[in-house]
Amino acid sequence: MITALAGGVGAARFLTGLVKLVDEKNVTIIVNTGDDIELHGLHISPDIDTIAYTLAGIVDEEKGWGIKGDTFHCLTALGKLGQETWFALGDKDLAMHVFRTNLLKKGCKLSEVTAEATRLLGLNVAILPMTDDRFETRIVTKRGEIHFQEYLVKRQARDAVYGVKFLGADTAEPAVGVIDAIMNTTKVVVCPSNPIVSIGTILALKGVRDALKKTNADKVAVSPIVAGAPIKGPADKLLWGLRLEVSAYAVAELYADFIDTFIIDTADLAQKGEIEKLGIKVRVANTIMRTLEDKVHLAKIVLGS
Ligand code: FO1
Repeated sequence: MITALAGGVGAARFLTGLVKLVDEKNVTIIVNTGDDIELHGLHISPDIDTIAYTLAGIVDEEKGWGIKGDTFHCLTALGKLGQETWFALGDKDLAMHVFRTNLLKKGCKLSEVTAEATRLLGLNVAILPMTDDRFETRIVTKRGEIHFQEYLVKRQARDAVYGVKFLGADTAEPAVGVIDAIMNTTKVVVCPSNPIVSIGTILALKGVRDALKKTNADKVAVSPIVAGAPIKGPADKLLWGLRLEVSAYAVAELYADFIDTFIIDTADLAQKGEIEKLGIKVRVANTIMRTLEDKVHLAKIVLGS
């Protein structure tokens, strides 16, 4: 059994390789929901959808999110009605948000809706939202506090980051099955996702970090930082904002209290010794996933360490 902690695009790419080696039925993916946003009256869960669409083979591979070949007629029409269009919701993608919002309004939990959507997409993995409760990642900027999607997409990560806040972290409970999936598994994999706003959100939930420390599972993390830069996304700006170094070492430090092994890219070989001093085993591999072979190769390293 494998339990993965995941954010969006980087995690989805890695998981594509993993499910080539492991039966989907033995994989549980705990997904960040701090990026979730309500727009046009719809509940959007970008990281859940990115992972589900990728594993179902329908993701727009170039962007890493959304559905391949999607059109944007509804968004254009919304624009003509004076609505905000900065978040590019495709027509087919919108169907997922309508489906989710309807079921949530009927009283279903996000985890129940996600399980149903996963089944309807033909997947056998368990995709678990980290929480069914409200949890929102907010970025503190000079102009005030804004939703993570507003920072990333609307303002294109232009603002200097003064801090990151997790609204709901004090009250949100992990979704049913989250703690169990960490405690009763043989391996926990921390995917190559943003350590602050993807994995950091999951770790901020009550009981998650303790479960990771207590579980007998082998715990492996893959560095999302290669040669001093994130593979994708604004992790560098967020790390700077929190006065942290942008390096594989800095990520290892954030996870040092619970992981057994850290996988770093060959470009970061020089940091191996320093990371080992944190009491973590280090494996060096190619972590850049361009092809399916790269993804499978990285998954093999993770499974073997
Ligand atoms: N990312 C963008 O950079 N621009 C967009 O307009 C955008 C729309 C979007 C719609 C649905 C969805 O599931 C994801 C979308 N993303 C978009 C990606 C998303 O903002 C980020 O990938 C994650 O939230 C970070 O993990």
